[in-house]
Amino acid sequence: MKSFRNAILIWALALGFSAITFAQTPNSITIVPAAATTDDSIKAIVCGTWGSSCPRVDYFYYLSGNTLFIQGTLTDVPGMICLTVLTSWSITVPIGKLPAGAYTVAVNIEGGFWRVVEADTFTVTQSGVTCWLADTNNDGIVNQADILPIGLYWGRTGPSCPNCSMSWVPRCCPPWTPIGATCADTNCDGVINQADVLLIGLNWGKTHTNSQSLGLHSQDQ
Ligand SMILES: [Ca+2]
Ligand SMILES: [Ca+2]
Repeated sequence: MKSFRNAILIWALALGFSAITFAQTPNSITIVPAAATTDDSIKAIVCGTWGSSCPRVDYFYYLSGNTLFIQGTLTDVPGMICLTVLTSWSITVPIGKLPAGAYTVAVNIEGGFWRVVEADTFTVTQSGVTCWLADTNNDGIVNQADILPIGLYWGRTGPSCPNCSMSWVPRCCPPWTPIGATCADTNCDGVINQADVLLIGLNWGKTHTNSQSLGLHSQDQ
């Protein structure tokens, strides 16, 4: 859990407020899991307090660029007899999967005469890439198109793929930078060169059904 006092100006600047009133106790944003990857279904848990025993938060959220906005309204639960006592509340926002990158989550909860304006940042990292031996472009077949990534990323170095098998089975490899180079290291020695071309010939025509776009681009050169 991180304190999120440090970035409150996001909403203040966006909404033009010159003064912000906080809730009575510290509030927090927690991103789950803490070290999120592109494979994770991410949640944001927002906690705070409300000056009655019947807190209810209605909210909506949306992603704009790399900023997740959570907008809510805090009221007493309708129809209940509420006591004037400071009471904790929380909401769990189901963000889901996100592309790799740095994100800001900005929370704006209004209720009564006060407003909670908080923000925090978090990072989503690329998870492992599933590669198949010599299918360097990961399109499901080993053919002439698999020469291209080797030429495109010739001489690049990166993390060698652990448990590298020369059998036609999937490998889970740590992502390279750029990610499109990951499966071009067919022999898992951490460098892309002529040795990786040989395995294309030896496995020519083999197919699998787990293709995954790696986003090969000439600008990655
Ligand atoms: Ca291929
Ligand atoms: Ca290699």
